[in-house]
Amino acid sequence: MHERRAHGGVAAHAADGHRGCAAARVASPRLDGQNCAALSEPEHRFGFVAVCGRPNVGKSTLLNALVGEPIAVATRHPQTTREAMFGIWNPPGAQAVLVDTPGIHRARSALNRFMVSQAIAASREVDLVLLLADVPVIADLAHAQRWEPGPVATEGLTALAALSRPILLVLTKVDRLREPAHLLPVVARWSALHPFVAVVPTSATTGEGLAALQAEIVGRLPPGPPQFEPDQLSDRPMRWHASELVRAELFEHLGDELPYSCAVVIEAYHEGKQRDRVEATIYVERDSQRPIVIGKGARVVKAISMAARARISALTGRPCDLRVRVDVSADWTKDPERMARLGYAALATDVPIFEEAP
Ligand SMILES: Nc1nc2c(ncn2[C@@H]2O[C@H](COP(=O)(O)OP(=O)(O)OP(=O)(O)O)[C@@H](O)[C@H]2O)c(=O)[nH]1
Ligand SMILES: [Mg+2]
Repeated sequence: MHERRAHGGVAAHAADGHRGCAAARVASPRLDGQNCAALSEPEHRFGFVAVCGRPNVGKSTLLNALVGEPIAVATRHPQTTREAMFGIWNPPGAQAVLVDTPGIHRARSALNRFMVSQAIAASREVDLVLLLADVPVIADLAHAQRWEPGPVATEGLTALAALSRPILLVLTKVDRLREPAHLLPVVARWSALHPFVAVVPTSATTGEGLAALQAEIVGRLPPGPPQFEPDQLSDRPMRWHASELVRAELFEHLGDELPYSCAVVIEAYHEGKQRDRVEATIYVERDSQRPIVIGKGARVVKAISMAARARISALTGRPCDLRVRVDVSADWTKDPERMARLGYAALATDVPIFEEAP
């Protein structure tokens, strides 16, 4: 994992282009220099691809499967991802910036509104939007034929369609289908709602459909040189990933509700020669939540710290010491100023948000 780098790591790929040209000359001695470019490898492609959809449909998991590293936190809990993040993906002949986004949902609190605005704003300027929708768990064909996408999914589609970017529908979690025949009515229902550029059924768990998805994405990227070094995995500094990895462990150790009241701030990240030294604070919303996160004899916070330390080390490839404190920032999920201090900076005001009825 690397700290954020400036755009412009093009040298390696420019060199590859020349090598391709030379190989074509060897294979076909009649080619002159001008024809060489046309007959050598196809032009390199580069573009931005937003990964969108309702919470929990498998956006972060799919991004990780494509990039090949667990850089985006994925859990079984909805609304895990809170901020947009770039994952840099290098399929053959192309580089795509996959933008992981929070799930589009009916937002109520300031934090939820921030999350939805992140998803919509991140999809505005991209070359392609992937709309992910998980296949329904369907009992039989009659059920499949009655099935319709739910209102939150269709509201999300409407908001994304308003951005006028090409949208590719990715049906996720097809490993859960009992019968392949159940897929057809689901595809038909979705296809009636929007002129998707393609519909690709996938499973990040089994790998099914990922090669087809790769071909569909790469074919839609514009020509262009890569903008990131080939070994760069994300646009975020390790400090940001560290806070996400601590947050991932909150989902593992704190039950179903409390992680949504928590924010993690990395107070210090020292890269040492042998090991990294990281200091993190977990902020909760209420005084009563603090002792739960700490646990009896600090057992819970210690377990969180140990597990997060292992995750950080796995990503950096170096040992790390992690110290975790627990503090209170009263009602921070409802207060944009407190949110900004915890790293969730101001909302883009012109982004449409669907409000949940109070
Ligand atoms: N069976 C199955 N489960 C999957 C697949 N892809 C993801 N999941 C599971 O779905 C759950 C949600 O995955 P995430 O990748 O966190 O989903 P997300 O869309 O990023 O969720 P949010 O960030 O909360 O919006 C996790 O438990 C994943 O393991 C898949 O292909 N098959
Ligand atoms: Mg996610």
